[in-house]
Amino acid sequence: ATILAACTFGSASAADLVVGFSQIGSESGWRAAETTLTKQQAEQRGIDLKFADAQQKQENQIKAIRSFIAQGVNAILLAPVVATGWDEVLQEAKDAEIPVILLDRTVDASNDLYLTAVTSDLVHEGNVAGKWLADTVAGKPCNVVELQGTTGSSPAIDRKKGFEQALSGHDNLKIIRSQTGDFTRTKGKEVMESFLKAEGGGKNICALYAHNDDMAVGAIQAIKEAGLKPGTDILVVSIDAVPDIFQAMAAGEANATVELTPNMAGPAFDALAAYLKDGKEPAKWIQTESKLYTQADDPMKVYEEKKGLGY
Ligand code: GYE
Repeated sequence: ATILAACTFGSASAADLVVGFSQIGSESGWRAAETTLTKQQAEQRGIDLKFADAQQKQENQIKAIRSFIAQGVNAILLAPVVATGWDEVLQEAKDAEIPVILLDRTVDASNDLYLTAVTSDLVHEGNVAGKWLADTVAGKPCNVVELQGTTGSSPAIDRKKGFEQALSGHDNLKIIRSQTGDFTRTKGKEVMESFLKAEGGGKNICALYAHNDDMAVGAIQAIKEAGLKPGTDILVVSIDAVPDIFQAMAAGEANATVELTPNMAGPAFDALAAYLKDGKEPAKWIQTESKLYTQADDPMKVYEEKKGLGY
């Protein structure tokens, strides 16, 4: 099937390509930037991009994929909202000889059901955040609250796992509360308010770990409204490196973030082009970088740089 697909599309130039993109929604600033950049990258390459916003629902993504298959697109980009439940529809795409590339999240399915996955090492990101916190508190007792991403999504599962790995062996650090904030600012604020209330107004909390910057930004607001200083009274570490978190860092209200590039489509389209040209299978995982930023990294300068990059 692989060889056949390669032959079928072997003569197609980028300009002839039609690619369907099933996007999760726009829950975070990072996600919105990914959408912008995917559209830009497609345009630059003359790819006709069919965009479908799933409004956070897997059933909508499955419908979108089936519709892309029915339209006979040349390839499909999928940012899978949750990790499980993809086998059937991915098999349908495979049977139709339409390569699927996963963007930014992984799936619990056999890797021969997709061409490649362009993602960061999501466990490593959690690990970097946890290690930063362990190093920063340097043995002092510290109660941590955790805002998890969307339940059942690979980044929520993996960022939790990686963070816990970094904390193991540091008995001074304890996760005392952990709940989903669904990767949104609104929920991040709401859940942080409930954490603060449950923990003596926040006096028992030493640090917040949020699975993305947007939830951290919401939580920072909650911490301020509770009369505490985010970044000082409660340390704040999160993931994504969206412009707003650098503003918060510059104001001393956030402490660290792990960068995730919103340009997942560039490497995805490169791999796709090579595959369609000569049938060359890319590696199953195209890994993007994960860099730690702290208040020492000139946050306002990074903020300005980020602003032009899809945000
Ligand atoms: O970190 C978060 C987004 O799937 C890795 O999804 C991505 C995450 C990203 O909503 O902001």
